[in-house]
Amino acid sequence: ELQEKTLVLVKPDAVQRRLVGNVIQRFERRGFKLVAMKLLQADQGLLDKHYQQLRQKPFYPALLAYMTSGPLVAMVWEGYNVVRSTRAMVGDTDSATAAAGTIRGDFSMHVSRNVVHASDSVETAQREIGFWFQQDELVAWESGDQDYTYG
Ligand code: DAT
Ligand code: MG
Repeated sequence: ELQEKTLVLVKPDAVQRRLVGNVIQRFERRGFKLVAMKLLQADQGLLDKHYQQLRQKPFYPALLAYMTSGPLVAMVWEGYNVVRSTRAMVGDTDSATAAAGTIRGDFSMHVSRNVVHASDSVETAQREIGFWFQQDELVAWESGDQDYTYG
């Protein structure tokens, strides 16, 4: 589906390590369309919603401390199969098994500092985008290269 959207977070470790541009460049170069982006300091309330499935995990307090340790960049990318493609570009959750060439495989050493988040399904993406963005922060625009990036 051409209009499929996903949420990508460039996590605080990546902001500190000046990896924001590299992450953006990968999705741009692939041909996906950036439809929303902001730098923000996330608070616990937002992360409790975003990570509601993980709140009972033993690592959740550490995850919360990490994700609130500094600013992060939240983005919405749009395009054909963007959820699945983005997950493939991000790589395995555990950096030790993330393939070389993926974001985590190239930039991350450990699951607890794994550089990026990407939504894991279309339904999750819709929910997560709603946590991080107001409806009017999403910009609908026509990309001029459409005929060259899609058959
Ligand atoms: P993903 O980010 O690949 O979707 P997830 O949704 O299972 O992975 O977990 C969300 C984040 O929680 C993950 O990016 C890093 C952290 N996390 C997951 N498992 C962990 C573990 N065993 N130890 C520490 N952090 C973990
Ligand atoms: Mg996940």
